[in-house]
Amino acid sequence: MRIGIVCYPSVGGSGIVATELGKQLARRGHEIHIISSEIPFRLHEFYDNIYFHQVETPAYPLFKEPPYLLSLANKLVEIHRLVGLDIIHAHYAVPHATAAYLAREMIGPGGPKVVTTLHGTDITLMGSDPSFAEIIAFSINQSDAVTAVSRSLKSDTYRTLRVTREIDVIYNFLECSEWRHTDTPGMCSRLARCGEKIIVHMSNFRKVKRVEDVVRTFAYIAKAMPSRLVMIGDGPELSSCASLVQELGLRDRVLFMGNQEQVVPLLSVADLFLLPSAQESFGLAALEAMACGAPVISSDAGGLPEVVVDGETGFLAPVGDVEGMAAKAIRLLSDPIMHQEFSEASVNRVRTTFCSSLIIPQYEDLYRHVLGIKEEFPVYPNVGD
Ligand code: GMT
Repeated sequence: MRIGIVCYPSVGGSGIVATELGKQLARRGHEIHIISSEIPFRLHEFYDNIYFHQVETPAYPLFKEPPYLLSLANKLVEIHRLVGLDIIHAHYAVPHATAAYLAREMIGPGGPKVVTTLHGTDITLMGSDPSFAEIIAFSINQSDAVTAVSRSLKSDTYRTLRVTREIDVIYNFLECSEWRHTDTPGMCSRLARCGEKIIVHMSNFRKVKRVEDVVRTFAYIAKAMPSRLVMIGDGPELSSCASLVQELGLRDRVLFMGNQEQVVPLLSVADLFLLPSAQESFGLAALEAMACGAPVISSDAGGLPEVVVDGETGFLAPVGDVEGMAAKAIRLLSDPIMHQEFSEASVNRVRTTFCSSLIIPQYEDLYRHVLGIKEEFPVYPNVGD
C-alpha cells in the first residue's frame, strides 16, 4: 500500500510514534511517504521504502502566521498526484486531520482514505480550547477511521468534543529487538558514583510534565539513600527546574543531559523512572524505560494506568502527590527482591502487549478495512520480536 504519514518532526511522542510506524510498515513492504515540515527526529538514516516530503510554508508579509494548514493540504494533493496514495494517516488532530480532510475533498472520488490518530494534547489541551473545538471535532468526524493511543484518550475525546464516530484504540508500541536492556561498559560510572541509585526522567519539559515534581520527589529519595537524578530532554520548564535544583541544594546530585538520540544505554542503567505528569494520554517515555528494565513511578493521569501496572511494574500516585511518589520510590529502591520482580515484570509487560509485531498488524487491519480490502496482507518476518 502507499501510505502518506503526516506528523510533527520535533522531539515529541506523536512524531516518534508516526516515524516508527512508518519504519515498521516500510519493513513490511508498504511504500511510505512521510510528510512533515522537517525530517523527523529518528528518520535521519536511509530506509528502504520510505520517502520524505517537506512541507514549506512561505511567510508572506500579509500573514501574521505562516498558513501551514494550507501548504500541508496542498502538499498532500501534490504527493497524491505524483504517487497515488491509498491512505493519508494524520498523526495529531491539529491541524493534520483537517489538512488530510481538505486534501481528500480536493482530490475527490477514488482518492485516498483518511486515518487520524489522536495522541493526547490535541484533545486534552487543544480540544478543550473553544478556539479549536469545533474544527477538531469536525475533522475527526470526517476521517474514514480514527484511532486513539489509549482507552483513556478515547473517552476524553468523547467527553471533550462533539465526536460521534467510532474510535479504535491502538496502543503505542516499541520495536522490541531495539528496545531492550543493553549494558554499556562504563555508562553507570559516567552518571553516578558506585552504589548510588540512578533515577531518570525524560520528557520535553513542558508544563504538563510537572518536572518540578520530579525534582521534589528526588529530594526525598536523596535524603534517604545515595542517589543521582538524570534528566533527559529539553523544553520550556528546564530553567525553572534547574533553579529548583539549585534552591534545594541538589546541584551535584542532578545531571541535565539535554535531548539525546540514543536513550537505551541511559535507560538501561536506571534503577527507577519518574513520570509525574498532570496529563499523559499514554506515556511513551514510561514504556521505553520499562522495556529497558526500569520500573516506573508515575501519576495516575490519563492512560498511564494502562501502561504502568500499579504494584507490579511500578507504582501510581495521584497527580502532585510528591510525598506519596517518594515513599513508594524509597520502598522499591530499598528492596532488591521487589525491585528485581518489578524490573522483570516491566520488560514482560512491554514484550507481551506493546511490541511492534503485535501493534502494526492492527494498523494494517484498519487500513484494509477503510479500503474495503478483504484479503490478508502477506505475513513478513518480524526481526527480533
Ligand atoms: O506531550 C508530549 O510529550 C508530546 C505529545 C505529542 O503529541 O507529541 O505526546 C502525546 O503523544 C504521545 C504519543 O502518542 C503520548 O505517549 C503522550 O502521552 C502524549 N502526551 C500527553 O498526553 C501529554
